[in-house]
Amino acid sequence: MSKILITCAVTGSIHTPSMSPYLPYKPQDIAAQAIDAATAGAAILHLHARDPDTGRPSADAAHFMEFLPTIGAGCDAVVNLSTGGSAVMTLDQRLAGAMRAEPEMCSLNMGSMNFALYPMAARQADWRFDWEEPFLTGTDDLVFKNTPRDIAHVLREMGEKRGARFEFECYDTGHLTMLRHFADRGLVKPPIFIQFVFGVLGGMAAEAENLIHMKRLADRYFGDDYLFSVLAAGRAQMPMATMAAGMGGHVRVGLEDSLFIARGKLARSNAEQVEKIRALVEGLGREVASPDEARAMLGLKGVDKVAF
Ligand code: KMH
Ligand code: ZN
Repeated sequence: MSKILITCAVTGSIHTPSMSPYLPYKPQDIAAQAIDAATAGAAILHLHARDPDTGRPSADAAHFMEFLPTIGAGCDAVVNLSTGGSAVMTLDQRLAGAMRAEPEMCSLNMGSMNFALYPMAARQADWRFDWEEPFLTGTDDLVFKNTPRDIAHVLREMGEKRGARFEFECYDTGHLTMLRHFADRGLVKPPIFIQFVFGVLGGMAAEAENLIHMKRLADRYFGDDYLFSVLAAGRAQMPMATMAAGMGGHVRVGLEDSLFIARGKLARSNAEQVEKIRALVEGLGREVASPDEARAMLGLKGVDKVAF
């Protein structure tokens, strides 16, 4: 088996500050936790921006630029910027940070879908900021829009024009079909890095059978041209990632995907989750890839070609 890529998704746009005091949203905290996660073994850092005062997911390129230079100076991990942003943003807003920073990697969500966060609001008693509760409850009538035209736009703007490669986020089998379609159109080229996403309400559930089925389909659609990684939102984060590692896949952890380190116990940092998954995958005999090994495995343009 190849060396294993650990991605850490440091803050995301799903969890809100009231849910955990350890969720970073100020630029210095995002940077510090990202660097610590890289030191712990994450070769790739998946990043979103947040408003530094309220923690609200932000589409402002300036907010990305408040932490990206610090991360670039503090570690050599691959920076992977979200183009998913948050489902309340337009596609242009979602692309603003990546267009400005020209990272080596971007996320790309392979289909429109429901992305229902409102059950989390029902579990929260107290709120630190006014935006949090309506942000979550409003997802009962919100579509996370990623049409074929949107996908083509991101592939052209970030891929063809700016040399980024992608974390293709697939939440269902249909997203693999769409990815194959874009490979057939020549807009997606190997090596194709696919993130199987489990446990989002609106996407596939975090179940072993689903992972086996996604891998079987991806083998059929992409043969030797792809690598897969697994992220599972919520409590299945570590078990599903460990299963992926045992199947020769790669893993993603981080507070974007789960706030916990064990049942009922909040993770105190992103690095704590990276340390945990690292021990699990090393226990399975997998060796962790360095950032430069990740660059070679994924065909990245190089850290000297980013704009931060
Ligand atoms: N929050 C994850 C479930 C993106 O940033 O493009 C999906 C995600 C989306 O990471
Ligand atoms: Zn994300």
